[in-house]
Amino acid sequence: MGLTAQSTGIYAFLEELAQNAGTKADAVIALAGNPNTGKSTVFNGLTGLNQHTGNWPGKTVMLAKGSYRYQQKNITLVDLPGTYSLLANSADEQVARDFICFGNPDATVVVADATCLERNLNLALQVMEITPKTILCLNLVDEARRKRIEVDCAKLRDILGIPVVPTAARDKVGLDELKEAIHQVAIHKRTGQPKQLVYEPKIEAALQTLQPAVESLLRGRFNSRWVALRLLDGDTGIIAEMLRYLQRMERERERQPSSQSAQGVKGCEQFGG
Ligand SMILES: Nc1nc2c(ncn2[C@@H]2O[C@H](COP(=O)(O)OP(=O)(O)OP(=O)(O)O)[C@@H](O)[C@H]2O)c(=O)[nH]1
Ligand SMILES: [Mg+2]
Repeated sequence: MGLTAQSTGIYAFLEELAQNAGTKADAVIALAGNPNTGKSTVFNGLTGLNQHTGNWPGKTVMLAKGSYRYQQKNITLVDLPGTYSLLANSADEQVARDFICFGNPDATVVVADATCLERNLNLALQVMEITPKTILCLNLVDEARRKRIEVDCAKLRDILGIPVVPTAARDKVGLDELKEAIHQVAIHKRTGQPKQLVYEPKIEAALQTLQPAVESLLRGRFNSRWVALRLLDGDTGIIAEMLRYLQRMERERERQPSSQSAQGVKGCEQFGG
């Protein structure tokens, strides 16, 4: 598939990803995390020299893409920019959020710094709200140990409801376990059951009204609870991006003879356009 006039942002990137991958990817994995948590070190450790960098179309955000083989599967990794949140306050945050939300990766690995877990879990919780296909890579455990910080990974996994893999990526410790965790989630679709954040009663009551309406428009394409939360936030960027996504899906369906009209797109315009 070549770049087209209609390809912008996430879509141009996804098309380029498909073109450059060479061999077909069996799974695409997003690597997210706060700045300086060792994402690129994990990325390099997994992909070796099999990687290249590119620009996110329309933005001055550089992304690295790479691949590795595990259990006869070709896994493509995308090293996202370091961000503290996915609220799209900056170009980096928008790129990371758009890729996790609209790029539909087969798994998202959140690389967290074990020496300051509390701050890092904020992003992990945001990703878990978008997708159950989340893995926590608890990196820098060597550094944490030096600071006499011991993290109980089994307990953390139980609390969060997602796989937690301790790593010291600079020394390549834990990377085989990380590959296996990715394999289980992305290939075998064995996802965890991420803990859902419960908001104050007023917000939960509003969600109960809004979420079914969102669900009927989006028909399972996105996590309707997360989208409803963004609508309550008044996040106009996400509405515009969803419209673009739905319109694109509609165009693709129209190209197929047995297409049906997308009520979802028209309905979505009522609250978004
Ligand atoms: N001690 C230790 N250092 C690590 C580990 N992983 C990465 N580092 C070091 O941490 C620093 C940051 O690593 P990067 O891989 O560049 O981190 P990043 O998350 O990609 O950073 P940004 O892309 O700038 O957000 C480098 O000096 C790495 O060598 C680890 O497990 N243990
Ligand atoms: Mg990096």
